[in-house]
Amino acid sequence: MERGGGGLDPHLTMRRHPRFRGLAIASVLLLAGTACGDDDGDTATPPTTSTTSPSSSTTAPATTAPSTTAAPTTTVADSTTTAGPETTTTTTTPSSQCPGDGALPADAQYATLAGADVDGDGDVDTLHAYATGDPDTPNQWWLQVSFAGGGGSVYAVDHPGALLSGVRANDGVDLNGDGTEEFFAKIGAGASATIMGLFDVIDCELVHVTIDGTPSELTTGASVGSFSGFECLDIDVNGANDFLLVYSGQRLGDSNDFEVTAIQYALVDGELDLILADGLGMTEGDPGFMEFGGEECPNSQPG
Ligand SMILES: [Ca+2]
Ligand SMILES: [Ca+2]
Ligand SMILES: [Ca+2]
Repeated sequence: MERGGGGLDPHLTMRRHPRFRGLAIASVLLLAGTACGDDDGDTATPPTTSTTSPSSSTTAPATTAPSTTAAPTTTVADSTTTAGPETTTTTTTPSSQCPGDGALPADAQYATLAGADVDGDGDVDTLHAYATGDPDTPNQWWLQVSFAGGGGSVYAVDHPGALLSGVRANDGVDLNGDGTEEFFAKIGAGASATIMGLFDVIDCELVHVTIDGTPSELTTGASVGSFSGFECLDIDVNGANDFLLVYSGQRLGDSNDFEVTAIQYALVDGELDLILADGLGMTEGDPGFMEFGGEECPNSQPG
């Protein structure tokens, strides 16, 4: 019940009431500038022009958006340009066309849908969660992304809690403000808490975001004597998330005080990198006191 996502260091703790307030440290702001790719540093630049035109048309025919019906007087349409998507896929280009199959397998069960723009091209990509195996006791749960531009990627959820509680993907949220959306998915549950995993798409591949090399398991929930959760931090309040804050608390005896641990992570290349651990002997009101108890991440809670 204590794992709020990778080793919460018991040394980095403090006491605090669950309604926690404080100030963000100035150094955190500096870290925010370095660790997070800043506002619109769009790394994923969709090339938009399909390079390998099938066969005949030499002049690149713009995009394959079929929407415009009344093309005025352009007589470019010469020889049946049927955009066959099955042509030579040479190397894995970043975003426009991903390899893989976006369709669900025939034996998919308990399938649920969600959406996230995982490649940041402006089109919502489809997220699936489903099981395969014996319909009574499904033996494998999967997460799958079907890219709006074609292709797909599948991830086998191996968390033991998945068999009992099922897997469900949430809609996306951009945790690091880089323009691509990540998403949380329920991968396990207990009596008073739910285990959420964080997932990302890197180079067309759906990956389970790790903490210290371990697939992320973020606990959210509360009981009489404990609570845990996580939230998004927009440190510089520019509308783009900078960090993920993971926290947990244990009630001290019969008091209303809780021993709280809170850790800031930055999402970088499919990993949650440690940025700052709360505590360090500080108390509320100290300049370095980490703020939390604010807003939950959008689309972060079990549905
Ligand atoms: Ca997309
Ligand atoms: Ca992102
Ligand atoms: Ca920000």
